[in-house]
This record gives sequence, structure tokens and C-alpha cells, in this order.
Amino acid sequence: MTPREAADLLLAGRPRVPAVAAAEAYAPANIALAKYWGKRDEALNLPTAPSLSVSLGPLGSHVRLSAAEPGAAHDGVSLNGAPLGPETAFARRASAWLDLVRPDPDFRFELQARNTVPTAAGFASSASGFAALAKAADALFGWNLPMESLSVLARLGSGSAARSLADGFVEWRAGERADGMDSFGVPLPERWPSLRVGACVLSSREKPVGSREGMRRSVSSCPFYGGWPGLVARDLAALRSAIANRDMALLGATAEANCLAMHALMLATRPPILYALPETLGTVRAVWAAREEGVPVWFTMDAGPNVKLLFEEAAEPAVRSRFPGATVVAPFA
Ligand code: 2P0
Repeated sequence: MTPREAADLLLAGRPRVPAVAAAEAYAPANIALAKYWGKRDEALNLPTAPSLSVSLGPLGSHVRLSAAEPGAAHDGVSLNGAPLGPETAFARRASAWLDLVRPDPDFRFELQARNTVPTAAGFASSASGFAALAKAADALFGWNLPMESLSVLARLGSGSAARSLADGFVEWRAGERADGMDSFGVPLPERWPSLRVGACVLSSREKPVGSREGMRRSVSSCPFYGGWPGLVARDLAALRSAIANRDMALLGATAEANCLAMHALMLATRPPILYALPETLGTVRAVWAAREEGVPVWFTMDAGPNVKLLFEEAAEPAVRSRFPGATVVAPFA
């Protein structure tokens, strides 16, 4: 099934022409505590395993979407106030998603995106961007889709966007259907106001292997990739229990172990994928040293060299003094 076919299936019976002149939407970025690494369908971004994240509240993406003037040659796309040419990577990805909902081949959109995720802070903005875009399209066309359907639409842009439709903790169900209609983010009811996430930016260099290519390589060549879905299932059970009981030690230890297992998959991929830099390992060891000295702090890492810290409000002064460069976020504030 193609992404356009999946979108058509989802939008069957819904209006396909704009209902209002323009629509605006916001979605938060998210950080995974149990990671997404591998697809069962690359075109539809269907994962081999579920994942679980926490949304980052005020850090995310604002999107304004409207119809362009008739006769426009291409979609008008701007990011943080700067117009982008149609050949830029950002505009191409945005237009590819807009193709899924385009009323007719000559219809052009005007899309303004603004990130409150600081570009240099080490949090990804593609998840919040596609989630906000799906919400803005829902408002522009007057679909009134439920959150599950918006999550499916956002997933067609970027897998992790399936988790950015809601605040707080979100579990992305892997689903079993070939059309992916059962693969969407489901928010957990629990809130955890004292939880903190800190981002330590160690390098802003371009990553050596994009996550799309990296996942493809790991699924096809990592000799123990087959163990990943089972490991995620166990980690998800532990995370659900940690969240229900506000058990920071269990949440931190599980997130840390899950991320290291993902990086182990990457290392055992052929050819190998190594995102860590010397500074990454230095920060990992500094987190372990802090814990040995009684500071309750854990880490997670994504497809890059930066390290994210997980801790509670009470540990914030100690964490800030040991990691002075960290950008600290309160996801439930
Ligand atoms: C995650 N990552 O769960 C994992 C951890 C990176 C490492 O989701 O190809 O940008 O668009 O579905 O969502 C990054 O992957 O990939 C990601 P696509 P996406 O946060």
C-alpha cells in the first residue's frame, strides 16, 4: 500500500477541499524512553515493535497551513520565518506529505512552520512538525478526525510523529495490519509533574547515517535484530509500571538500558552505525559517576551523539551543577 492509498482510506467520506482560509496548530516534540528502531513497512513507517515516549510540552512546532494563490508553481514553505526553496530537503519532505492530502495535482499549499524546539538543543523537530501539520490539515479541511487517525497521518511523514499528537506519556502501538490503521500513538493517563528531561548538546555535526537508512540496515543485517521486539515488550512493561508508581529509578534504568540496547543493535549492524563521539561516552560516564555519588540521574540517546538526562525536580540543582550546558525541560509543567 502506498502512503497516498493509506491517506485516502483514512479520509474516505471526509471533505477534500479546504473549509476555512487558514488553520494553525501546535504539537510537542517527544523523547523516547523505549525506542523505535526498525520498520516492518518502510513506505508507511510501520514499526517492528511498539515504543513509548514523553512529550516535551512547550518545545515543539507551530504550523500555519492555507491554500496558495491559484497558479502557484509549487507549495510555499517557510521555516522560522525564512522562505525555503522547493528543492530544500525540508520543503521536499513537507510537500511529499502534503501530496497525501492534496485536493488535486494543481492545488498548492502555503505552509509556515515555526519551531520552539531550539534547533541546536539536540531534540528532533520532525516528529512535532509532522504532528502539527496533520492537526493543521485536519482544521483546514474540517475533517474532525480522532487523535488516532491524526497519529496515523502524522506517522506517514515520520514514524516518531505518531507519538507527538498528545502531551505526556504516549505509547505507539506497532499494530499488525498491512494498512497500518492499528499503528498509532495512545496517550497514557498518568502525569508526572516533577519529571525533568535535560539535553546535553555535544555536537551539531551532520549525522553519518540518517535514521531511515540506519533502521533499514539494522533490520536486514544486525545478527540479533530478532531479539529486539521481545526486549522492547519487556521494557514497555517495566516503563508502564514505573510510570504508574512514579518509580524514577525503574524509569531511568529501563530507559537507559533500552537506549544502550538500541545502540548495541546499531554497532552490530553491517556496516556498523556508530553515533557516539568521545564526548558522548564522557557524558555517559559522568552520569554513572553522578549516580554512584548519590545523584539520581539517568540518560538516554537517540540516533546521534547527544545525551538526554532523565531526573526529577529534586535532583535538578545537582544535575545542573554537573551538566551546566544542559537545556532542562519540564514535560508536565
Ligand atoms: C525514537 N528515533 O524512538 C528513535 C530512537 C531515533 C532513535 O524515531 O524514518 O525520524 O521518519 O520513521 O521517526 C527517529 O526516526 O524515522 C527515531 P522515520 P524517525 O525516537
